[in-house]
Amino acid sequence: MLTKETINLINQSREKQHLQEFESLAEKLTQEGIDVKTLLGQLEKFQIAVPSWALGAGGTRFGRFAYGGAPRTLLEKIEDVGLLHALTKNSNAISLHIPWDIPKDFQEIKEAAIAQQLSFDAVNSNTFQDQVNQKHSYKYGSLSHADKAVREQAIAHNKEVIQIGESLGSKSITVWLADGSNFPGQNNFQKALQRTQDSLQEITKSMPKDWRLFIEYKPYEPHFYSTVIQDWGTSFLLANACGPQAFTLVDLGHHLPNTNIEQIVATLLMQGKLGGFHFNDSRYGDDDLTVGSIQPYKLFLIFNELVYGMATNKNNPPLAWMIDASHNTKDPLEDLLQSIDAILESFAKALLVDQKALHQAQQYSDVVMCQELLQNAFKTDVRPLIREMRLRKGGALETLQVYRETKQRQIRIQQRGADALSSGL
Ligand SMILES: [Mn+2]
Repeated sequence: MLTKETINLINQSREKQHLQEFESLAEKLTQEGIDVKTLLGQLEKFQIAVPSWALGAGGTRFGRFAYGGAPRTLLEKIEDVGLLHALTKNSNAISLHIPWDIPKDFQEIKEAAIAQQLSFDAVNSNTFQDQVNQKHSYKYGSLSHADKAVREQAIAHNKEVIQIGESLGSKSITVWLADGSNFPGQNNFQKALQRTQDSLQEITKSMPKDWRLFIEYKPYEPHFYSTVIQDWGTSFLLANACGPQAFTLVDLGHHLPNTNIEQIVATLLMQGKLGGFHFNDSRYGDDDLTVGSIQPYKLFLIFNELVYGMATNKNNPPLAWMIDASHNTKDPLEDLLQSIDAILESFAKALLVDQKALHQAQQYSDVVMCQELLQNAFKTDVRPLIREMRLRKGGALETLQVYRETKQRQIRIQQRGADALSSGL
């Protein structure tokens, strides 16, 4: 296990340079009227859940290339997220996927999480593949299936996922359906949507009162003609039909090209129905690439709406922040470190937007000034702020540097094997 002492020791090599960078930025921001202490507090509070399925090498339709040292068990997955949290101080939760992560010994799993200062975030159900010994197949749908017996099996699975989550202290479930059709005429759209709504309502009814249901949408894949919950509007109407415990979940990769996601975020926040986020980045479709690696400005614009929306719409509950990515060519843990940084940086930049000046510029239709205000914030290098927050919390100044210098991957390959396999996407 990586100790605080080791992190501190490696931090020392960079501390002097960091302090210079931080002090100069803090001075500049203070002159602009920004309270740096409050800013650091907001960054410190920002916690992102790491998905258990993203800790090993991901696959594509064509193949999977093992990275070595992948976590073989839920305990090892917790160990890996614990490492990410020790380095970043911004990833204090793990999001489990059932049935891939059903604990054998609940007490042992809970204690392991506590030892790593982790909690259990949203649990995820899985009706997009058939499990061994499953009675009915999901080949033609699950919660929307024409056959009631299949729907009942899928509903029962979701209820079981909620029970497992409850035993671990989770407070939410994310439902993503692969249900849809590949060919025109295959599904009756209205009937499929109605059946999905009925099924989701039954799942919601079984949830404890302090739980939330997140309904994730996606326009295509694995089906290529239609998906039952295709877009935010469909998710939103289902969330409304399911009542106050149900919300829409936005996965950044689940949109058709060039969709204005920041506007979707704003609308959902205004309606008090934005539940959470799955962060990733993409160029073409649901590419599940490292957050901020392709379109960092888009991510910033989304955070700009989030910052305004969270402050303005108190009817919207606190959001669940989660990463949902897949790593085919990078060390998964290094990829996640990069993603966590990208999220923090976008959030910090959005916090720098001068909301008062922006409001005024909008009021007078000063289009040039509106752009200037957003881009001034975007172009600020906020990394010294994030480093400072981590330094104060006992995390790593440079997370990747500490990860590499302490040979975390090599240790894992030694302990778990070069061909260790992890359940995941
Ligand atoms: Mn997702």
